[in-house]
Amino acid sequence: MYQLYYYPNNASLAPHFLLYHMGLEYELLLVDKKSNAQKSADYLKLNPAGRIPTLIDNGMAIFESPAICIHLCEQHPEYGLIPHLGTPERPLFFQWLAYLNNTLQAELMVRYYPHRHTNDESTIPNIIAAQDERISEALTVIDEQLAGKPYLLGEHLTACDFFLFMLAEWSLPVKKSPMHFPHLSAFLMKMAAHPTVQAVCTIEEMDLTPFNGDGGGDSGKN
Ligand SMILES: N[C@@H](CCC(=O)N[C@@H](CS)C(=O)NCC(=O)O)C(=O)O
Repeated sequence: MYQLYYYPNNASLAPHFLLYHMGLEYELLLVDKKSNAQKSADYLKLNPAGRIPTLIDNGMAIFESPAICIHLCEQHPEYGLIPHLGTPERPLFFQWLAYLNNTLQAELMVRYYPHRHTNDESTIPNIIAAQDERISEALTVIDEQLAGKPYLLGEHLTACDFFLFMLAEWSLPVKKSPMHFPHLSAFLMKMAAHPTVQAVCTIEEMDLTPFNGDGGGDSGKN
């Protein structure tokens, strides 16, 4: 039995997709971000970074969403969400997960928390505008990777695809929404129809209509 400290449509979403997809037993524990519960003394004992998510596996706390995803994939390789050791796809799995987390997610974090990146409030609109450009650049790289492929690594669904879906959802409000990229939008429409995505988004009360192909939408994250 796993426990996932989560908040709807936060960085806990990708681990939640994996837990559900693999049919694992898990309990969801809401971290009330509205009351800043991620900075409470009890939560900081589990996750000293004060961020969401944290996974509890057999009493051990693991934080950082990509680390949680890799851990779940490696514990349950029979679900095929990580390529086998020794296959050419294996390093590419780490490459794309790192790109998603270190580049696209990092840029999104600056966009959603611009006040942490300036000591002059009047510059916040400029930070958001600059981030929209940087996020679009990352989405372009991903769009090109998806050309002619059903999934990020090629023919097979992996944890990277669930991670990408999470970040693409966060990217909906940027100036050039992910739904304006041809290969990425086709991928997102397919992922939005996936039973795991549908079920988890229902649990987290998320709206999937922006992925129905009518040209984008707003996610309301954070
Ligand atoms: N790199 C971390 C980032 C986690 C993160 O920043 N989560 C956000 C929610 S999406 C959070 O906890 N924000 C609250 C805060 O920064 O106080 C991960 O992927 O787990």
